[in-house]
Amino acid sequence: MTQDHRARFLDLALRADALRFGDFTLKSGRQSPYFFNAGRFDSGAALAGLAACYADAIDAHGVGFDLLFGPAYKGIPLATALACEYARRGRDLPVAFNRKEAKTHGEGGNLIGAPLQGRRVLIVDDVITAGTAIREALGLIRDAGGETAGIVIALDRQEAIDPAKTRRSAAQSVAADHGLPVIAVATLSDLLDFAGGNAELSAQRERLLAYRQAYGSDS
Ligand code: OMP
Repeated sequence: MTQDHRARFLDLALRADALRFGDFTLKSGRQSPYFFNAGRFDSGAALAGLAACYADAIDAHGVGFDLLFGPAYKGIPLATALACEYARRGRDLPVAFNRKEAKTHGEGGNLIGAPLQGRRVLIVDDVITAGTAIREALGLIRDAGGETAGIVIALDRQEAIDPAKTRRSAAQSVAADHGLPVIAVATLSDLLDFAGGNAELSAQRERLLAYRQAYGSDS
């Protein structure tokens, strides 16, 4: 793998301690040998580096959109940092996000930022495992009159929701069910490639492969 956005991102994630190896319980209840915590991109420089990886992945894909939406909570700094990165590249994009509890006073509602009405919205989030968080965001955007144009995430864990039934990944299901591109800066496959070429990570590779064998999707 060349030093493209995938390798750059995995390298940044390791250095920020956002990508860790051990024993982790996921939202789905699965026991995972690795975990990606986007909250560890916790400085201006770390977020700027991450946002550049997102922008490169989006531009390589070529999806058309005109607003960035960050689902609460982890998506909020990601969409904001990405909007700043695009401004730095000469494209000023509107940005919006939601709050988890609807506010009944002041400006009211649960959306903050640019109006979604009539806009082609790109959802910016951290990770897809089962796709629950993304499906919630799709509903919010539809209710606000926006049209989702695609989804960009840092890491696609490439997990099958029910491996006994189908080896289709959650990202593939979201893409197929909603006819939307799901763009990942990196995937579990990229992490396995990266681990193969990295002396410190080669010991983790066997556990990652066993996990993929148990829960992984077929692509
Ligand atoms: P789904 O809603 O199942 O797609 O999972 C996405 C959420 O899982 C994220 O928003 C996190 O709360 C959490 N998560 C991570 O942040 N990193 C991981 O590596 C794995 C998970 C997870 O629990 O599956």
